[in-house]
Amino acid sequence: MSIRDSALRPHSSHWGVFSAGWQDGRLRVEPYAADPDPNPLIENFPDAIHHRARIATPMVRRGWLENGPGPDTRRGSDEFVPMAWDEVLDRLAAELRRVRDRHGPGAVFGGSYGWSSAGRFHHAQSQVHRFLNVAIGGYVRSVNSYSAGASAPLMPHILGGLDEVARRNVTWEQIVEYSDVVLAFGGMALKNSRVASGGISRHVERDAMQAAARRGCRFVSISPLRSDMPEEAGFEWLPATPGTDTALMLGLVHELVRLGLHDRAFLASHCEGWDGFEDYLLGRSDGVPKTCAWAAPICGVPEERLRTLARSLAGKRVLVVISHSLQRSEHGEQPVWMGAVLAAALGQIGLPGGGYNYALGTLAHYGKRDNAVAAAAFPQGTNGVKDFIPVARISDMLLHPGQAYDYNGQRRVYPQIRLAYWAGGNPFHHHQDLARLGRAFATLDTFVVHESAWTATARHADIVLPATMTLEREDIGATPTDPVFVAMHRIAEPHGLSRDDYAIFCDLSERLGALEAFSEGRDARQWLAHLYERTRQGLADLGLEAPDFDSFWQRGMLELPQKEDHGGMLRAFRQDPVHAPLPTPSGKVQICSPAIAAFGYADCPGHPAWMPPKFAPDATHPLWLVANQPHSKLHSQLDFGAHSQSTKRRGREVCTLHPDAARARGIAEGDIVRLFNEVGACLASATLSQDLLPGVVQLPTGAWYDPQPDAEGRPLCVHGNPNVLTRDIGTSSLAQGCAGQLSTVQVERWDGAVPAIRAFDPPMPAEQALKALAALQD
Ligand SMILES: Nc1nc2c(c(=O)[nH]1)N[C@H]1C(S)=C(S)[C@@H](COP(=O)(O)OP(=O)(O)OC[C@H]3O[C@@H](n4cnc5c(=O)[nH]c(N)nc54)[C@H](O)[C@@H]3O)O[C@H]1N2
Ligand SMILES: Nc1nc2c(c(=O)[nH]1)N[C@H]1C(S)=C(S)[C@@H](COP(=O)(O)OP(=O)(O)OC[C@H]3O[C@@H](n4cnc5c(=O)[nH]c(N)nc54)[C@H](O)[C@@H]3O)O[C@H]1N2
Ligand SMILES: [Mo]
Repeated sequence: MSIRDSALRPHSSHWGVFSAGWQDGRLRVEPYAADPDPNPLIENFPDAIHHRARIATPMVRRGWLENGPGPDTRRGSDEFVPMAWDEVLDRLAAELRRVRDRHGPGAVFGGSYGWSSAGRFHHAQSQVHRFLNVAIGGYVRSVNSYSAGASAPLMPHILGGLDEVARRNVTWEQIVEYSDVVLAFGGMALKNSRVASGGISRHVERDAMQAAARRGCRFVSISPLRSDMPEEAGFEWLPATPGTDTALMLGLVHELVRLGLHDRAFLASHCEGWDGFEDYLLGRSDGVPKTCAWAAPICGVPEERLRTLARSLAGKRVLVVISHSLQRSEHGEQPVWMGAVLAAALGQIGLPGGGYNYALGTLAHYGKRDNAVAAAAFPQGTNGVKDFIPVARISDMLLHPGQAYDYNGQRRVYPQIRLAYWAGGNPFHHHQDLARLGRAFATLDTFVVHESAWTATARHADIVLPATMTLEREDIGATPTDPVFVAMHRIAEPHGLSRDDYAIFCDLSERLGALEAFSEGRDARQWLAHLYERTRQGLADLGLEAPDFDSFWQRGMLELPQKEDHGGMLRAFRQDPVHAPLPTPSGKVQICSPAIAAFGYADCPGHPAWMPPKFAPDATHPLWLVANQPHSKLHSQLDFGAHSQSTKRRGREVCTLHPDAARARGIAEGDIVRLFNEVGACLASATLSQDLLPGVVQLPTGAWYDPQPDAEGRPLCVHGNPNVLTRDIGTSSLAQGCAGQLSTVQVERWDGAVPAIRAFDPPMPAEQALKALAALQD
């Protein structure tokens, strides 16, 4: 990049609106001036932009080049050969044609799960989906998300659409004004609400919790980690054994019923199935009353504390919040359902600042008002393939084509996939049991990845196409819950030979005879103007100032009007259950669900229930592992950036242990430790803290997978990626969601030599790859 100095210009990211420019040859970033609590994650950009981990040229795996498409266990450890754009696109187009013509588009997996970047046009997932739809005729897709894998299929059975319950529900403004108690299961860590897909202009959560607490709102955080709630909330910490929230809530509801403090009128007027549930609660159906005394040893919380908590909720404006994390584990459907039942028993659903808000505080989208003007998204076209998988069943699908499985009342069969196409996601970050995932990708004929950096996913690909990162292109930053609409200016020239996903797909479409259908004759700038038009028209329709595209672009930002805080679906339903019924079978809150009961799943019965997890700590794996979201980055993105690196020790991810657990294992602060179970093993640097339960070890996600064989030849991640330790199981037959938040492990001090981190070293240095290509051209 030749620019040494340039003015700051607006840009946006999932972790905040900011501006960027160059000073003395170094990238400078500054948070949006109106943001009261800016996110330090933007500090990952300056060192990342030309980091050695960036991909500089198209690369093709040697085994694929020499032997052609086909299953290959060398994926992930093979060499790569640099290739010029024209040649690599010719070869890729030929391979896409081969798979389509011989096996049909149903042999292509294009789920391509992942967060991509904030710009709405260069949104890699939308780009790859549109390309596969128009150029290949479709692809096998994935449904739901790693975020809400259990709650997304469950919610329509019990309350309504996930977005209605998570996004368009209780706002932070209501909490500041009305809530007496916020009962936050999984906490409300500010690290999590710092991010929102599509961007976020003002981080309001810290101030909102502080203002509510000052007014007298009581925050209770039920979580294995004290750090899941900010000090500003002045909260009470109720440490509870991971995975036991359903039992805890059953105890609370039992105590309310025992004392006659439950809201019988609300349960009768707004809910269906209380009686059947009460049979279970009181033990009439199974002989086990779910009392606080019953719940206490399961949750590791004293009985008296549960009783006191239950009594203190009656008659108060109580908001029950269940974080995404609770449902990212075995039986993850149950706490989501039970949270709604607790809020219903308290008679609070639909009240301002009260009731039930799933996932509030886990992302900056939630607790906000909707914009009054829509923003357009890049259209994806029509998928000619109807087949799909629940997103976290990727390895099962690749390893077991033809096998039957249950999902949400359907008996489905895994398709036979020959080619997988990924752009904008990192399965070797997000999926569980990474060694198994490696075996799954070995079954493919061809694996294509567009990436800006050498992630483990790129290293497992056959064809790696270097994609620009967000700062290297123009885009529009927008999300329906944030009023700031951003003209994301280009701040840097593309790294090496990298190109925009859009440009790559245009050239591939041309080779497949589908350029006009894919591009509609527009270049990237013309698409931005086209997408902007919907927002401009929306502003004009409201009689507001509606600048044309060029003025918007020059101005850099627009502040969109927002809707009134009307309380959403649940408020309307509370006020008039007859005329504003919920979109459930009964039109009411389903405390029992005859539909789910009819599926006959042993692992998801017709009302919320406590089912002990199959994988709980035992003699060989005595500790719970909490593998939560990292505070220093978004998932695995820019793990090589300065801010993320500053939180590592000796280059490794840090895991937190209780001093008692450490002492029993001869582990001291800063020691390198090995975490292991029957799934795999990794190294991390240990830090000791009183602020978590003694039976819990916490290792965040996000360290790039860096497998090096251990003494038995099994992969040991020397960098600290917890997904080598998580189990690749579905939450239940209902949702088949990701269960990666929790695992069980043993931990020991690592006295061996400490292997070097190689995750950020490319398979071939960029200069060497560029030189090899230049030599070919001569
Ligand atoms: N154990 C455990 N595992 C988990 C979780 C957990 O709690 N515990 N949480 C899960 C959750 S909630 C989620 S959402 C997933 C997240 O999983 P992912 O969304 O897959 O993680 P990211 O690191 O955001 O991956 C995005 C990738 O896209 C690339 N990228 C960014 N912009 C572009 C672009 O414009 N073009 C292209 N081609 N690539 C681009 C980035 O470099 C990055 O590698 O992880 C899940 N995994
Ligand atoms: N900085 C940062 N923020 C993020 C992300 C990121 O990668 N980085 N990812 C974003 C995404 S995609 C999503 S989906 C959300 C995810 O939001 P969450 O899934 O809610 O976030 P986590 O940090 O994984 O988990 C929150 C806390 O839940 C607690 N917990 C774990 N298991 C249990 C349990 O069984 N019971 C109880 N009571 N508590 C438990 C853990 O202590 C953990 O710290 O976060 C978003 N925010
Ligand atoms: Mo997520």
